[in-house]
Amino acid sequence: MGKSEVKLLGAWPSPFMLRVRIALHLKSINYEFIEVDLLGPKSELVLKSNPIYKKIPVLFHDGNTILESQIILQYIDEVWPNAPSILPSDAAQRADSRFWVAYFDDKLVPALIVALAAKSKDTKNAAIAELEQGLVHLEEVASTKLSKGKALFGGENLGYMDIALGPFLVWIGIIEKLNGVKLLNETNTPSLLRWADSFFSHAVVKTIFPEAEKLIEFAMKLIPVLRARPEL
Ligand code: GSH
Repeated sequence: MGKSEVKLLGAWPSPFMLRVRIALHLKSINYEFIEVDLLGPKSELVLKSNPIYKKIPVLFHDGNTILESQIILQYIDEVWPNAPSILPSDAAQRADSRFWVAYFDDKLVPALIVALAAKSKDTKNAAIAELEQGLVHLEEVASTKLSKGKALFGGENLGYMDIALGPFLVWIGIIEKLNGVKLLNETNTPSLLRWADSFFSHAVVKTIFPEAEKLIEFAMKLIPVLRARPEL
């Protein structure tokens, strides 16, 4: 690989991979995309480049292998400091954005996976309740951070929280559809609903986001794969 070539190892439906793709497009960074199949056997390249977690996304740059989507977003913002900035310039706001993204990944993503694929109805309902509660926490954050006419957490452009949380909106929609619930609604999460509209209206999101229909089709194939996991 040439000195500053950028390669992204990922899978088209992966919300974690979409985080990285949004950041690369925002910063106008040219990259080669190496696609892996999430439904097939693990790719050798994934096993070799991420032997600890065996997951995508993986970013290759300048002879370095960068792992974990949160860390990759921060790496991109540091290495390509050109506008737009991904993380807030203020240290306290940066810490706060990192906190909420870590909260989302640690608490809500596991609940999302259980809500999508749990075999037992009780387990699934408990995960949906956990998601509802978590989204109410995020609504409080959104109603504060998106006040004063701000459409996105990043202001006029997509910022760290937008990039990290936005790609999961479609998966929340899939859970809503499959379970006949409305996790995002005018009563409990009005600010998040407005933010979701702003996220999907952004030019970069429009350019790179897979079609909702294709994602639903993929989710239907993914659910039986996830159900084979003992914890579900
Ligand atoms: N914490 C990781 C990150 O933020 O990058 C999560 C990445 C992740 O879960 N990737 C999924 C994956 O590679 C695709 S969405 N799954 C493969 C597997 O679990 O076998």
